[in-house]
Amino acid sequence: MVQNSVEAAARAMARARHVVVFTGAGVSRESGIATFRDAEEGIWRKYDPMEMATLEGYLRDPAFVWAWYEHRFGIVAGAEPNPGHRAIAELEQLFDSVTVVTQNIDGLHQRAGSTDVIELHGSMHRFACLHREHGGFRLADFAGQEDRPPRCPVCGDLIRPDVVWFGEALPREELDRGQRLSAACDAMLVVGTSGIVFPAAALPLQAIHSGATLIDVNPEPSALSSQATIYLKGRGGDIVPQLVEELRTRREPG
Ligand code: BV8
Repeated sequence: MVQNSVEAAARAMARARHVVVFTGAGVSRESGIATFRDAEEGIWRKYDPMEMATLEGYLRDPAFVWAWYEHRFGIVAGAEPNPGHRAIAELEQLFDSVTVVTQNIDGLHQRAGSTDVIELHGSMHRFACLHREHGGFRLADFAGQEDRPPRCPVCGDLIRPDVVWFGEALPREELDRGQRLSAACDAMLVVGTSGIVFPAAALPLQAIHSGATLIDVNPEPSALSSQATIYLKGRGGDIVPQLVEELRTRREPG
């Protein structure tokens, strides 16, 4: 595994024009949002993903799963983007194009100022009815309803968060664009993912396969780190701002 320095990573990215930033739950850890598979405090240590993040699990006990998502809404509503999110947004000043492809549903990249974000697993800020006939609802749209989960104002069906649950297909347009950009990018910066949830985890492999420079940032080596051009051991909020500073010294503002 090629553990290296931020300088080496900046040197490897310096000539890139089109950059993809691929992120997972780890990039939001320093904003107080738990990751899924962390040894101690990972969400899936406390909850069964097949109960909390599948359509079958939701239908078995909608009120229980909805309450869990309301709990997560509260945590995300109280969270702020961290220096990692902000540094990723600053990359847009240094390259011809920067697209964030995220597995996160928290919306913190957009709040940090990233202008081109692909949400592969949806967003907890959007809601739809069970089979997504009607969507694009906001939580405020259900303020007048007692029921929890609320009901679709159009068809009366159960409402669900507009996120991708296990066993469900990813949104077609987002996945296609994510795959296209991963195959075409000159460099991919990966921050905070274990790299084991598919088909999302195939995008970094696509970038490597297409000859892109891949920089992986993670305090613990992941399934991807051994295949990275450069693995940077550390937290996103520490490493990515340093990387942006290094890149600034090497590139004229885009
Ligand atoms: C599908 C939304 C079929 C909900 C999520 C092939 C092989 C094996 C399995 C499969 C396969 N194909 C499909 C599967 C099944 C499954 C899958 O991949 N299972 C895995 C677990 C083996 N995939 C699916 O079910 C997908 N759907 O395949 O459908 C289909 C196809 C067509 C038509 C119909 C059906 C759907 C998957 C999406 C599920 N939804 N979330 C919600 O959040 O409530 S997945 C969930 O895991 C999150 O979205 C998350 O993003 C994703 C990945 O996790 P990570 O983000 O990587 O988080 P993790 O905790 O694992 O890692 C955090 C990392 O951060 C760690 O490495 C840690 O060291 C690091 N870190 C910690 N602190 C920091 C840090 N890094 C930087 N800085 C720090 N400070």
